[in-house]
Amino acid sequence: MTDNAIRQATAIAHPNIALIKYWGKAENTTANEPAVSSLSITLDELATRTTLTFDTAYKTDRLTLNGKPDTAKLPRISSALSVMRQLAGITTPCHIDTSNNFPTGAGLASSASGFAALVVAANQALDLNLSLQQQSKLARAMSGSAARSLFGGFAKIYLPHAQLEPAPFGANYAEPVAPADHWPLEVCVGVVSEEEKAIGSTAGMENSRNTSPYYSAWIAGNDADVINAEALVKARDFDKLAELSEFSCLKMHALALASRPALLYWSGATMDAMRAIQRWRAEGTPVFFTVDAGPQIKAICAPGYGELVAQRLSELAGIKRVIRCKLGQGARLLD
Ligand code: 2P0
Repeated sequence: MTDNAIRQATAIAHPNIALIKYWGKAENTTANEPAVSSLSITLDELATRTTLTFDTAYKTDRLTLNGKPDTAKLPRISSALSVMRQLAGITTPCHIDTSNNFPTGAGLASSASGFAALVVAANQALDLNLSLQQQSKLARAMSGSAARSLFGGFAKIYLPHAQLEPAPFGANYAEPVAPADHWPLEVCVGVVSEEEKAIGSTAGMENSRNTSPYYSAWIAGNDADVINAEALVKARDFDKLAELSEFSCLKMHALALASRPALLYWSGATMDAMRAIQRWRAEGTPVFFTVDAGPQIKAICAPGYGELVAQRLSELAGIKRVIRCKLGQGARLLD
């Protein structure tokens, strides 16, 4: 592509929530390769929408997040875009206009939807014609969980499937497990805090790898957890998926808690909601919880139970608001 063209594209992507968690990077990775397999669901209601405009008239890259200039997040996004520019053989500066309809950096996977939207928009604007697998690999190199937001419904990163390609692609990528309409689970996100977390996931994962005595046990279990979760998704076995998913979540937090310094992502309201959800399930409501690198509680419900669970969740002390989601589509271009 020539360096003097104005190129623009807009993409939308949704966050995903891991039912089998990713926490930990491969040692000596230059391409952000995960050390564990993971399996996730992509949501529909929460979204990042990103417009990229490459124009030689610009002096530098510029980022607008939710309508305001943002210099703090620009370096990470700029260097991600430079990888795409290098593939296109250009150095043209880019204005990135992105917005999230949910809190940024608070354990709601804004980096997953953000980098998935970035890759899809750049692939189009720069005429790169990358395969979905290559786009997923680039998204992974930018933020591990972003690889999964390329796909809707249920997706996995399964380490034994890795296919090494030269930089910048690397080895691991996400692949679809089942589309959203295979099993239209509902998700209620209980927002406990809208503040950005103090320690980002990248630093937290490195801390756990370097200091947690549970790290090798954690690494050893995740391929099997993903294989089992995939079979349970395919069989639509809610009770067994609930048990396995809560196990993976608590196992990840046990690893994080046993890091030095400790990574304690829960607040009291998170814990109260976890206990309430387990009680509701014991009483017969098909719901289970998961919690990521922040205090928000995510209640995964069998189809048709979202309204009831959202109502109960909103009545718990410490839950500021509840966002209801269904399963959604993968990252895609907008006109
Ligand atoms: C996940 N998380 O599987 C896990 C569970 C948070 C807890 O992936 O360093 O922002 O950018 O590759 O993808 C969040 O970490 O990490 C995450 P980087 P990312 O969803």
